[in-house]
Amino acid sequence: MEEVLNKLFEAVLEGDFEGVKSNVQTALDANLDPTNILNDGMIAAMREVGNRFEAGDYYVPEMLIAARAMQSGMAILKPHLLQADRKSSGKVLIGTVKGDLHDIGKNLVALMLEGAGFEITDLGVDVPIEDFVRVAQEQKPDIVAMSALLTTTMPMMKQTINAFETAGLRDKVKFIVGGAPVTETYAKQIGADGFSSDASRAVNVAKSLVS
Ligand code: B12
Repeated sequence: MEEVLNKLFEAVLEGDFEGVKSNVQTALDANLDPTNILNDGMIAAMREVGNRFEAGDYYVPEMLIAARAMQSGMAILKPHLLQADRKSSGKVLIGTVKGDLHDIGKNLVALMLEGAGFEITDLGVDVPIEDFVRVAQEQKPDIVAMSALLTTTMPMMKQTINAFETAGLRDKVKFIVGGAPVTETYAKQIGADGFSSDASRAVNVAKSLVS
């Protein structure tokens, strides 16, 4: 059982698309829990990719290829991660903040929230502050979820919250934030209502904020 996850981990690290797809399928066929396949096989590998990048062993192209390989596996895993909870839990507007192109974590959070019955509007990556404000005015979401993976883009979260204040919308939505460098303390500091370090816990946080 462990073996297939190790192979999946290696395939993501190497950016081996076919290896990623076949090992995800093998793991599913062996009835492994989709959440374990995601966490222990793929997210763990992305963490290792980050470590290698930091150590100077990997460069941007390797990071990008690993990310694409992971996404090819996600396409197979996605239907298995979606739960059967179909009643609407509320509306969520989600995006990666301005200047930031990382979307794997944001997509996972969106996927898990959708699985838990939230209606999702995904603004994508590099989302200007004005777009968060404008779409929130139009769609009246219960929650605005922001992702940032770079220490240089984290301040955009605070600026976005400030813009909601200026637009008179701050008390109409709850903000949840996340991304590898974001912490609970940081989330509190910038006035967010919720934080989670992973996608499954993001669901609990979102549910508690709308209940
Ligand atoms: C893949 C990757 C890339 C890919 C992204 C592809 C894509 N489509 O996303 C590419 C190659 C484009 C890239 C580019 C860059 N990257 Co990069 N990247 C990564 C890497 C290796 C993995 C990120 C990832 O997908 N992780 C897997 C997902 C599942 O995890 P996650 O994003 O953290 O999300 C989880 C939680 O954080 C949380 N979460 C995430 N969002 C949200 C939102 C909410 C609301 C909630 C509640 C929770 C939540 O739940 C998620 C699921 O469990 C990280 C390393 C790392 N340790 O994070 C570096 C990393 C983030 N990158 C880094 C850097 C430096 C860059 C570049 C500046 C490199 C360069 N010189 O060009 C550029 C910046 C481009 C830009 N403007 O955004 C640094 C950031 C350092 C820093 N302190 O700021 C890191 C940490 C690598 C490192 N160790 O140095 N990168």
